[in-house]
Amino acid sequence: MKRALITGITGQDGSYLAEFLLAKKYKVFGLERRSSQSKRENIAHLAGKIEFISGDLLDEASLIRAINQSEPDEVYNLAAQSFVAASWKQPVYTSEVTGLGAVRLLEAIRQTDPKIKFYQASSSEMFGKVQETPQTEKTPFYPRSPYGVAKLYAHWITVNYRESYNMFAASGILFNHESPRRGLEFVTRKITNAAVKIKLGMEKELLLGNLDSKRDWGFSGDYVEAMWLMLQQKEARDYVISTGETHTVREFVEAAFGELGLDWKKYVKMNKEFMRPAEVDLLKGDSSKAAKELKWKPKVNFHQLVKMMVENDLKQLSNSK
Ligand code: NAP
Ligand code: F7E
Repeated sequence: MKRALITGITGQDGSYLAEFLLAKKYKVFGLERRSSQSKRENIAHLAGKIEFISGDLLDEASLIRAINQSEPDEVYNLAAQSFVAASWKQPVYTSEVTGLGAVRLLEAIRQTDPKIKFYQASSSEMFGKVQETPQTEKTPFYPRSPYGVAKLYAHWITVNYRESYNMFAASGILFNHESPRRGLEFVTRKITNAAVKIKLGMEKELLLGNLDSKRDWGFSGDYVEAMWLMLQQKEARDYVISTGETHTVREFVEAAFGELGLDWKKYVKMNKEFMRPAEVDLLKGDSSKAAKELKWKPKVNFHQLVKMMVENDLKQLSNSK
């Protein structure tokens, strides 16, 4: 039985990856940071199937202990301060967790058992002010937020450990991916949740920032398969994972409200509070390397994703009402 340790187990991707690995008969361990209230909502349905290990990317000793305790074949580093907007408010903290967290984990692996395979959750935010479109593994990076800069450090330190110590360390450069388990502050879930609340008469309006920015949105459930595939290859490499389609935030709003038969223009207002000091205007990935080498392709398209998220929020909020 293969063994995997997932950091960020309570997050969106952690929950889908845990499901995926359990279906492949892995023994799954999840690194969980201490908190005054349990955050296991995303993995409640997996209760009893995951072994939790208390630890934090800020605490090297806890990571060494987690590796010793889980004895994993594969480590997936999904933990991060992952909200771009918050990274301007807490830039040092974001660098510590999202950036240096990766090297703490790589060191824990190197010192314990350097044969363990390592996956780093890199991000399309590293392309930032994009230097070419679509973005590939060869596109130069130009991060536009403390989060993007921190991810870039984590990305290069992963490459560096691969080249310095011959470790199996791979990075997935994942474009935005969403799901019904997406955190409520990210724009897609903020939109589907608010649209449903408006439909149910629980809210009157939705305040948003930049409606013009374009994102390549896929489904988290599809993307975790690519993470696993990267660790099953002969050699560790880096891969862009994306749909190749790009849509504006406005198009997402229109589609989500449209699913509910609502005219979004009556409810959506712009608010400066949600604008960013520096914006990533356009992301559009080219994942042909992953298609060729990993035989990976996304299954859920933009409209199916919007529908899935709206339907889930409608079910949840109707029940709670
Ligand atoms: P998420 O839902 O925000 O989950 C982040 C996870 O990290 C949570 O489980 C959180 O635990 C944990 N965490 C935060 N700080 C930690 C710390 N100091 N020590 C240990 N754990 C900590 O993120 P996601 O959307 O699943 O994304 C997974 C990873 O992929 C992240 O690294 C993200 O930056 C990256 N990424 C995401 C996307 C995307 O579009 N979703 C795209 C590219 C890359 P708590 O529950 O305790 O807060
Ligand atoms: O913003 C605009 C905002 O916060 C998307 C993370 O998973 O993907 C995610 O980062 C766009 C931006 O995601 C609001 O300005 C407008 O242009 O949903 P988001 P993100 O910043 O793209 C990458 C790949 C990651 O790696 C990250 O971890 O939407 N936008 N109005 C808004 N965004 C938010 N959150 N809220 C608004 O009201």
